Amino acid sequence: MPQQYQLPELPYDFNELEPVISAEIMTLHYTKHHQAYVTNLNKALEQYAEAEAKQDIAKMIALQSAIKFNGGGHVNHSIFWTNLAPQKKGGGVLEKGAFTDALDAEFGSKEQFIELFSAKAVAVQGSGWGWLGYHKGRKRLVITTCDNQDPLSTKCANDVIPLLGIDVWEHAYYLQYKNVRAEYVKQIWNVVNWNNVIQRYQNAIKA
Ligand code: MN3
Repeated sequence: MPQQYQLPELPYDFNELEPVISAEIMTLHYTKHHQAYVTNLNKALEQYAEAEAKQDIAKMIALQSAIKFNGGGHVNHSIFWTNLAPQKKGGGVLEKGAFTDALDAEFGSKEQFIELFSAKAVAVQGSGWGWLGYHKGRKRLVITTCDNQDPLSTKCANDVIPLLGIDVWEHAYYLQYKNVRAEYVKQIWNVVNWNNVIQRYQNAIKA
């Protein structure tokens, strides 16, 4: 029996990201969507272990897309929750330091970074994620997007360490922002936990 994955603890209450993200969205997103990724990942890994024990390679291969989708969903959301913070607990506040220096050097300014990131995230076709990552080889910040629940590692072969992910699946905003993804992406900067992003950046530059 492989290790069972679990929902990580949410570092704030469902209503604490209001008015940017409603309690209804947060409740469904965490207890239904993220929970489903965890449940289905565990199920797929269990079936994978059974197939491996029987040396059923065809079955193992057939399970890979479920592991990628649900495992990616678990990885991505586990980062996403920590990338957000209530405004009364520092959400949206970015202090100057080594990270903002890197942001300025790569993108010109925080504002220009937000503009570029937002444009790319809004333009994702269908479901996916916008990411700020740290490219280990080039020692630079990069903006990219991923489709579906593909974690950043599927696109960047683990060369890019995720720092900040924004979920642009409709389930992340539709109940509140309807079809206007651009408005959701505009508002979410008010609850970005920059301290978490900076912590991830500091770990990434040492990795
Ligand atoms: Mn989601």
